[in-house]
Amino acid sequence: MNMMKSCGIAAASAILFSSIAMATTTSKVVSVSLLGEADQPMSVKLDASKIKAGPVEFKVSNDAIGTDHEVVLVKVKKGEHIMADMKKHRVNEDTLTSMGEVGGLKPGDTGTLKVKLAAGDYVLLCNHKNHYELGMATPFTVTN
Ligand SMILES: [Cu+2]
Repeated sequence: MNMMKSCGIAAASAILFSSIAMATTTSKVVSVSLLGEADQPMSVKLDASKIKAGPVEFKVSNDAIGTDHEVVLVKVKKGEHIMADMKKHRVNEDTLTSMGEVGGLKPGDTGTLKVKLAAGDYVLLCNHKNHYELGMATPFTVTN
C-alpha cells in the first residue's frame, strides 16, 4: 500500500517536472530566408506561416548572393495592406507597430529575433530601399 502511494507521487512529480521543462523549451522556431538581388524579384520565405500564440524564435538567414537585407516584424490589422512611401521607396516604420527586427544582414549572415506573440496578423518585411516594392514581405498568422 505504501509502495503504491509513493509510486503515485513519483509519477505525479515526473509529470510536473516534464511540463515545467516543456514550458521553458516550447519557444517555436520559424526559419526566415531572405532572398533576392538588386533589381530582381525579392522575397521573404518562411518555413511556417501560421503558429500558435506564445514565444517564437525567428532564425533569419540572408540567403542572397550579393545583397544586404533585413527583416522587420510588424503587427497589422486583419486584411491590412501596408503601402510603401512611393518617394522614399520604403514603408514608413513610424506609422507601423514593429515587434522587432534583425537588421543589417550581409549575404550569408544570420540573426535571431525572439519575441512573444499574441494571436493576430503580422507581416515580415525588408525595408531596405526598393525591397518592399520588389516583393520582400510575407504575411504571418498567430492563432490562439
Ligand atoms: Cu531586402
